[in-house]
Amino acid sequence: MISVKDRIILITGASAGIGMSCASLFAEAGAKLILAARRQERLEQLAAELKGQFNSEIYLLPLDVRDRAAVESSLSSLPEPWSSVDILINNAGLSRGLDKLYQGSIEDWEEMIDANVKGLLYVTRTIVPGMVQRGRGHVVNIGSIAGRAAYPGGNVYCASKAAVRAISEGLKQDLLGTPVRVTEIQPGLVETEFSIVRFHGDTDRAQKVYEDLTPLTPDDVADVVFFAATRSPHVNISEVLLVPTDQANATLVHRHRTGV
Ligand code: NDP
Ligand code: 8X3
Repeated sequence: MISVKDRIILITGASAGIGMSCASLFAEAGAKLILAARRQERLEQLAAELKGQFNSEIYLLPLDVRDRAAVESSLSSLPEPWSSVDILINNAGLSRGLDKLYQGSIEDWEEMIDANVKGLLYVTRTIVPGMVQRGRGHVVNIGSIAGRAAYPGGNVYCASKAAVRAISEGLKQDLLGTPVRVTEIQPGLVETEFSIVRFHGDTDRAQKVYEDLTPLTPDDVADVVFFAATRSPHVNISEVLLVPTDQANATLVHRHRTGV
């Protein structure tokens, strides 16, 4: 196991869910954090908590990963103590809608593709050259079980996560011969703000996704990210599929009350 103490970790989508849990876990281990997301007040609140709890060094980056110019300018002009990112956690992402493809909202599709695919690419393209130059680095992409097979209504979200899978595989191939590592984590059902965002704020509908089963927590996913990041430098955890015990695949879950 290697230490992440004083390592610089850039986490996109750090204002909620899995990204926030990753921030807490890496902060506890003494890492220095660059926390990026659109909701600045959330980031400020998290930073205050982590500074109070772990005395963490934190750089806040209000950022929409869909904004290519903003990604390039903010990440290529990080102040000196923060410019050498050791671990990039590409976590920012979302789903919108669960409509049949032929009835879907084009605005929803564009938002998912712009954040989950293009945003991840913009951040990766800006950060990875420095890792190659320094001969040190690790990219952790948060994919999804949805990237392994489509499910009804998942269509474009699934496609965006299938893209994350292919991008992760391709990045690993293109970094072969360098010490830079690439990991893709594919969670199943994790209870976060994910479904509230998917259903445009309909919390009742969101709650039903996790009803009568025990979903993963964002901390469960952060544990796996941390495990991958702390292996010996010669070990590359390429992909991990993690699901709740109550889930077999994207469409097959066990609900305690109904049994199906
Ligand atoms: P949350 O909705 O709780 O968190 C999503 C995070 O992404 C927020 O911090 C949000 O911040 C950020 N984000 C969204 N869009 C953008 C954007 N355009 N620019 C910058 N940040 C953005 O969901 P999760 O924690 O569950 O999701 C994290 C990742 O995990 C996503 O990629 C998701 O697809 C993936 N995932 C989730 C699963 C689940 O069941 N929950 C399962 C498998 C994968 P802000 O709004 O402040 O910008
Ligand atoms: C999130 C998991 O099954 O809701 O990526 O698509 S799922």
